[in-house]
Amino acid sequence: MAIERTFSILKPDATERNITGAINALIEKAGLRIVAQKRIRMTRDQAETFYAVHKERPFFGELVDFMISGPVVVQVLEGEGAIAKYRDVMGATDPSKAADGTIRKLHAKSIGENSVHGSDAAETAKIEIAQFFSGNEIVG
Ligand code: DAT
Ligand code: MG
Repeated sequence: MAIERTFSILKPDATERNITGAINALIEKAGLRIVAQKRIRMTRDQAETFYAVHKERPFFGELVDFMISGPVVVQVLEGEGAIAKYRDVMGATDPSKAADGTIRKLHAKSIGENSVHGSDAAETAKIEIAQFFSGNEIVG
C-alpha cells in the first residue's frame, strides 16, 4: 500500500465540545500524520460546494447549516493507505453502527452531527484537499 493523503474535517460538534485534541490523538495513534491543519469557519458557498454530491438528498440543507454553525478544523492526513485507514478510524456514518474504538463510536452525537469527515477515494481526496489547502500549506 502506498503513502497517501486524505482530507479530514473535525466538524462543529467537535470544536464546540473542545474535543479536537482527543480526536487528533486517535488519528495519530492510528499512524496517520497531520501534515496540514487549520481552524476556519466555512462559508455557506464552501459547504454547498464541498457536499454538492449530496445536494438532492433530503438532509442537504440541514447538513450545510450544521457545517457552518461553528468553527471546523480542516486537515490533510498522510500515511500508508491513509484514505481507507482514516475511514476505518472514523467508523460508520451512523455512530450507532460504528465499531468500538472508532472516533464516531466514541464521540459522534448523531448521524448528522458525527464529528468528522474523511475522503472516500483517491480522486475525492485530491479535490477536497485542493478546495481548502494550497500546496505550500502542506508540510509532509
Ligand atoms: P460520510 O460522512 O460517512 O462519508 P456521507 O458521505 O454518506 O457519509 O454523508 C455525508 C454527511 O451527511 C454525513 O457525515 C452526515 C450527513 N448525513 C448522511 N446521511 C444522513 C442522514 N440519513 N441524515 C442526516 N444526515 C446525514
Ligand atoms: Mg462521504
